[in-house]
Amino acid sequence: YMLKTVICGIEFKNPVFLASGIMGETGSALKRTAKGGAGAVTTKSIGKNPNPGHRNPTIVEVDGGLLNAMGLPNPGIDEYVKELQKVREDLNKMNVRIIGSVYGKDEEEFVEVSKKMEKYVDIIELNISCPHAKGYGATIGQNPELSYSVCKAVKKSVKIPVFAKLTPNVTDILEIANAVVDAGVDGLVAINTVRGMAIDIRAKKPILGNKFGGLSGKCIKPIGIKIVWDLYENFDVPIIGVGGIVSGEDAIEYMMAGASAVQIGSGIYYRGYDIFKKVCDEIVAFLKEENLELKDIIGIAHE
Ligand code: RRO
Repeated sequence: YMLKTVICGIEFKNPVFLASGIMGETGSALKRTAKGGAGAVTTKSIGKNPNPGHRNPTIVEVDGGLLNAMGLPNPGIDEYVKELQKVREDLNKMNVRIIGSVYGKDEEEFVEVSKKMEKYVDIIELNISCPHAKGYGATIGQNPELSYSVCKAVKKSVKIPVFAKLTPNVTDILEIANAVVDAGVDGLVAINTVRGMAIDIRAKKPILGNKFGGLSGKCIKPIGIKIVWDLYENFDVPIIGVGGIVSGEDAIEYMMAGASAVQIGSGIYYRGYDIFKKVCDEIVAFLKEENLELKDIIGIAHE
């Protein structure tokens, strides 16, 4: 109960969510993380048409994190809504909200998928930030004009809150954030993965099928913290912090930088599906020790 929180008028039983990614590819995977205690679950990024994704290997462990180039594998929105239909009632009974991650190659695709997604989710998260999908993702999220027009078009087309997920792979993230906030987004999600590569020195070539990919996990946390800090200083919309959160302490750090909630992806690899429950318990223990409430710590490091 200490962790109950309201963001954009939506009530969450706790602020520790599943991040978009591998665990959001099917309805049953979403349900598994909901059972692990997540306050909300985010879908894999879903597009207009089915997409097989990149060649194997698509993920490799590196020091302090995971490097992935999944390549937006998904069955397309029309198939994916069937997955959501299967589990929506169960998630509702568990009091777990759903965030629908959407990608597209242009405004029209983003709008079409968002409108279909809207019926089944509580918040739309626009993935304009995949680091390694040609013509998608970061192509939009690295360009303020494209970011503006995609967010503006989706905002005009749906009634539920719209968040934009930002890429750290830019020179000036505030310029991008400024564009999407101008376009009217209701919140920001930061950060997507950091571009990276690993080379197999025996095979003498990059490990990933796609050669490069996106880095997640512990090693990117300071990058995420600094970006959330900067977003909090400059904008008045809620921020969901994501990037390298494995413990309650990590989550608290993001909240003190300004995040109203956090998302966990790679952390599941290190601590299991129950990581959401564990992180929640660790946040509660901290709040009790410090005699603080959740709302007190959001942005507290700026004071
Ligand atoms: O599917 C992916 O390869 C992927 C996506 Br869409 C993303 O946004 N971030 C990432 O690290 N991988």
